Amino acid sequence: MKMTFRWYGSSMDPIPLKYIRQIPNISGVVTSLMDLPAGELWTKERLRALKEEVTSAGLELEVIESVNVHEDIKLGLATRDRYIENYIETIKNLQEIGVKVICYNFMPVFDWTRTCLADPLPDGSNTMSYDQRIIDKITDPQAFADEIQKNTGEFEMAGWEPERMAELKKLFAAYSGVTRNDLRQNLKYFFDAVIPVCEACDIKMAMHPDDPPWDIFGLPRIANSMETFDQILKLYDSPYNCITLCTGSLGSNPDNDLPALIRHFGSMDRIAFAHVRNLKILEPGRFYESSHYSEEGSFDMYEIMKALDEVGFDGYVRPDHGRMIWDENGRAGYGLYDRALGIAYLNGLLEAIRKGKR
Ligand SMILES: [Mn+2]
Repeated sequence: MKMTFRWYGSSMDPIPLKYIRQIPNISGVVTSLMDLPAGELWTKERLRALKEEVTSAGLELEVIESVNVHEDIKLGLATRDRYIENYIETIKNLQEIGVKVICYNFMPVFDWTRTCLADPLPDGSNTMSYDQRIIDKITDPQAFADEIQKNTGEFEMAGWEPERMAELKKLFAAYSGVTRNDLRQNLKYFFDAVIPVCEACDIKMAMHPDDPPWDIFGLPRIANSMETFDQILKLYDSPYNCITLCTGSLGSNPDNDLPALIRHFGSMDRIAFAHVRNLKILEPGRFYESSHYSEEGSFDMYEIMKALDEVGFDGYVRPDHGRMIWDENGRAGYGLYDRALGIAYLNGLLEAIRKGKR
């Protein structure tokens, strides 16, 4: 498995590539053209420049996170075909620069959601947290989105593009009456168009789970458990229709047995990308993102890495959201220090697991 690190691009990320290059066992970065709105074509010129920047820092660029899916595709509107065309051209352009995996999600309106971006921890660090009781009290998602946006400081949150957030009212109206089954059918329509292109280009589509893994604000969600991912993989049966196994997203619902999910989808060779992190579940629907270390969260990270090793996972892995430590000023969840500690820990687990088998 190849160890990677999410990086938002030199104009959007305060972490220099040369720092990332110095993390032990790193192979490359996972990045995107964050300034482009969902639905837009990623041009060859932009991608060549991005590739050149990353490779000249001694890093690979084989995973994109994310090429966002336009809401019209998720909604199944007549206008979707034009955005699907752009998606297809983007896949072809990504093949040209050697990309192997595209991480994306199919969550209506909101990408990942937290209710606090800097929750203080007893050790003096801070972290992101989620409290369903706060979400349940929100009658105006616009006000919530504005508040979150305000608290991100100088950094825009990935998946929370301002132009989309400004349209919340319209989007909520558009989704009223859209069922989970409708959403699944719209996903199938998308798959029918893009997966054959992925097969030709040797690029795997890796769907990220819903985060948190349940419906929020009454919007339908379809990617949050073994059963729902089985359904998704069956919509288009191809080795290029894969998943991003995100332990933090799936694991915030304790019904999701993470090592079992890894064994199930890993033995089918349908995990193309893994996000490996820990979190602490305080009670159902309430959690914070802890350090990666097993004892400080709710997951057994040894069992997670062991399951990945057992199924012979040979895709890409990255640590996920970290805490803000050592007074770092960065993008919430995406500081350098705690994620680098996360990688060092995952490296250690893997070395011990592999040598322990001899
Ligand atoms: Mn994730």
